[in-house]
Amino acid sequence: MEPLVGIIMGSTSDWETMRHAAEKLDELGVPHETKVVSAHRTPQRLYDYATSAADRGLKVIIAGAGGAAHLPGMAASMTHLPVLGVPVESKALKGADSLYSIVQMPGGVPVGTLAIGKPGAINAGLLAAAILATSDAALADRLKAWRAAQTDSVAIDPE
Ligand code: RP5
Repeated sequence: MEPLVGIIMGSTSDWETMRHAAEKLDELGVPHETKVVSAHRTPQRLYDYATSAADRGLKVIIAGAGGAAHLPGMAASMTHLPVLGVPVESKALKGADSLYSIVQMPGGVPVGTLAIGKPGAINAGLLAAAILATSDAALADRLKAWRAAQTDSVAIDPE
């Protein structure tokens, strides 16, 4: 199936975090693609990716990057598709730099910013699925079942 979600990241080193978004989409049966697209090191690749994304059939972009993390915002500047930003945990500042780089967009160019690191990547996958589920009843049913299973998995006793 053609991908509906594009997961992009600034470096192969981001995959350890971003794979969690891909895993959630796999679990929910959402076709997706994964690419390394760096705002700083491969700007032409970013331009080509963002400007062609909607025409290629993508519906949501998940963009993860760390440090001076311009990838989600620059992607959002070049497409009308919803962009979900994942701040990857950096070594120097533990992802605070990534978070601030992604979250504080100027009014007019939104990036839906998630939590730093693995929880953010997981939730980006779930949120992308939820966006698609607004127009896909079968996916909505799978998402509701996933949520119910999560609820059922929570023990009531702490030990
Ligand atoms: C960012 O710089 C990437 O998103 C990554 O999180 C960070 C470090 O990249 P590498 O030096 O590991 O390639 O652009």
